Parts: sequence; C-alpha cells; structure tokens
Amino acid sequence: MSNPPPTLDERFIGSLLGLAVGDALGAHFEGRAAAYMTRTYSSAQELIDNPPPGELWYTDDTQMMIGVAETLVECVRIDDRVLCRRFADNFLPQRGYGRGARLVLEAMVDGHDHQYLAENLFPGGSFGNGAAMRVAPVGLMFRDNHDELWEQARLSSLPTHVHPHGVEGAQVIAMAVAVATKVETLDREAYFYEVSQRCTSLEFRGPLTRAAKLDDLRDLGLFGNGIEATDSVVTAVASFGLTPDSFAKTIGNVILLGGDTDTLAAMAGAISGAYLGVQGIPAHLVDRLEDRKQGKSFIEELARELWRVHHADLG
Ligand code: F2R
Ligand code: MG
Ligand code: MG
Repeated sequence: MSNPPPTLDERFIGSLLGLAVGDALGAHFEGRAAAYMTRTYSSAQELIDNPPPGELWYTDDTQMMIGVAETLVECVRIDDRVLCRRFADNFLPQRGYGRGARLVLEAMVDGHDHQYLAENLFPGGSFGNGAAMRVAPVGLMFRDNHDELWEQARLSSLPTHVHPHGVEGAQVIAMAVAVATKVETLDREAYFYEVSQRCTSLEFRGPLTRAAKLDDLRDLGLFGNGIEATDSVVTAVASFGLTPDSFAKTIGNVILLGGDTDTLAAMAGAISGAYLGVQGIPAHLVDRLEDRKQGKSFIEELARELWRVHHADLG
C-alpha cells in the first residue's frame, strides 16, 4: 500500500526543514570542485548515507530564510522595515554570508543607509543567489495566489538584491516551492510551464524550458553550480524535476556538482520538502541538524506558525 500524500502542514515543515538540511549538509562541501565530489562519493545515495560526522550546522541560507518566515508570520505580507529588522537581529557573521550581502547586513545592524549599499555595491545591484536561497516561505505563504507570490518574492529580495536576475531567481524558487505544494504526482511538463511562465528574462526562461526535458543526470551540471542566481536557481529546480520522489537524490545530486553546494541543496531541499513533506527527508539527517537557538525545533515551529497564518489568511 502506498503512503498517503503529505498534508499541507507537513509540506510547510518539509520545505523549511528541507532547506535547512540541504544547506547544512551542502555547507560541508561549499567551494569544492565537482571532480573532488565525484572522486569522494560514487553516487548521491552514498553521500546521503555517509554524511560527514557530527552535527549539521546551517549557514546564511537558513538564517536569512528564518528572517523571511518571521516577517510573514508577523505581518502576513513582506514589510520592508520588519524584514530588515529581522535580518539585522538574526545576523551572525560566522554563518558565512556573501561578500556584498555581509556589508549590506552590517549597515542594517549599524543603522546606516543599507538600501543605498544594496543598490550601488555592484553595478545594477547584486545578482547573487542570496534572495533565492531564502525565499521558500514566500512560496509557501502565497501558493494560492501567483500574482501576489511574484510581487512578494520581489519585495523580499530588494533589501539586498535589486538586480533583475537576483530578483527573478527568487521569484522562480518561490514559484517552484508553491507549485510543488499543490501536486501529488508531478507532471514535469506542466510543472516547468507553471514555474517559468512569468519569467521575463531569457536567462531563466530558456534554461527552465531545457530543464523540463532533462533526462540524463550527467547533464545537470550544464545548468551551473555557481554563486550567481543565473548559475544555480535552475539547477536546483532541474534536480527536483529529475528525481521528484527522492529528497536524498534531489539534494545529493546538486551537492555532487560542487561549487555553491549549500545553496544549491538549500533551494533543491526546499522544493523537494514542499512536495514530499517532512516524512520525505531522511530521518538521520534531520536528527543531526543543529537544535540550539533557532535550530531544528524552532524552524519546525516557525513552519507550523506560517501554515497557521496561511490558513487564517485564506479564511
Ligand atoms: N558567501 C558564501 N560562501 C563563501 C564562503 C563562506 C565562508 N565559509 C565564510 O565563513 O565566510 N555563501 C553565501 O553567499 C551566497 C549568497 O550570496 P549573496 O547573498 O547573493 O551575496 P552577494 O554578495 O550579494 O553576491 C554574491 C557574489 O556574487 C557576485 N556578484 C553579485 N552581483 C554582482 C554584480 N552585479 N556584478 C559582479 N559581481 C556580482 C559578487 O562576487 C558577490 O560577492 C550563497 O552561496 C551563500 O551560501
Ligand atoms: Mg550559505
Ligand atoms: Mg552558498
């Protein structure tokens, strides 16, 4: 007999814990070359079955996702002032932030003009994957209203990422999470159509169209493994599309690509967890996730609160 489909609260918890588990496992390998990864592990399953020893400690990806989720729980929609306060209150430099993001966050903490920095540190603003890695709560909260989702994902990006690619990367991941919560059995073509149809830049629309047809794992790396949104967002969605029924393979295969492994696995884990629910995440990885202040128990309760707010907002 097959398992019953996950309930919606299980999907909310699965997405946020899936992000944290992917981030924390991937963090062990951030910056490694693909050749090192495939020399060390023969398959995604081998990596998942033999994670590095000790506690799984998450990074900036999860820390900033917490700020987005807290803002939605408090305000229902993204409120820039509250979001920045949450980012500043939660900022822990040892979580390992992007070079530009760290400067913007330090300005937030010090009460300086962080928005000026976000708009001017890089030409056109940051196109890093920092807005996409934290956006899953927006996808969960606005799963029933895709116009609102697209706008709320944009608003959640702006304090640090104003470049159109940084913003659209976040919109794509939010949509990928939202649509994943809706389906019991994935229709890949319909899924990729839904995720890509609002994209305005060819940098996302083109690769998403190709990812819909991906059938050889060896081609996953063609979508990129880097720190830029255009070099990682589609890779995460493509990995989910290849192995929708396995959280382990979905995050394991992107970690084996090397490069920005924590962020690739955070995004892929958020999507896979939204589809499979928390029961789809290997228990031994959840067990190992850190559980101090803002750790596993906190994230699980935050996901439940987000689900309650989502539920109440519908009523
Ligand atoms: N930063 C890291 N990991 C590095 C090592 C951490 C180390 N272990 C430690 O302890 O310090 N990981 C995290 O950063 C990525 C997300 O970055 P985010 O938030 O997008 O940051 P930023 O600085 O805005 O963008 C990242 C880099 O991309 C380049 N870039 C962005 N926009 C650009 C533009 N318009 N022109 C030129 N370059 C641009 C810059 O090099 C940015 O620094 C995640 O991997 C997260 O895990
Ligand atoms: Mg990180
Ligand atoms: Mg990273």
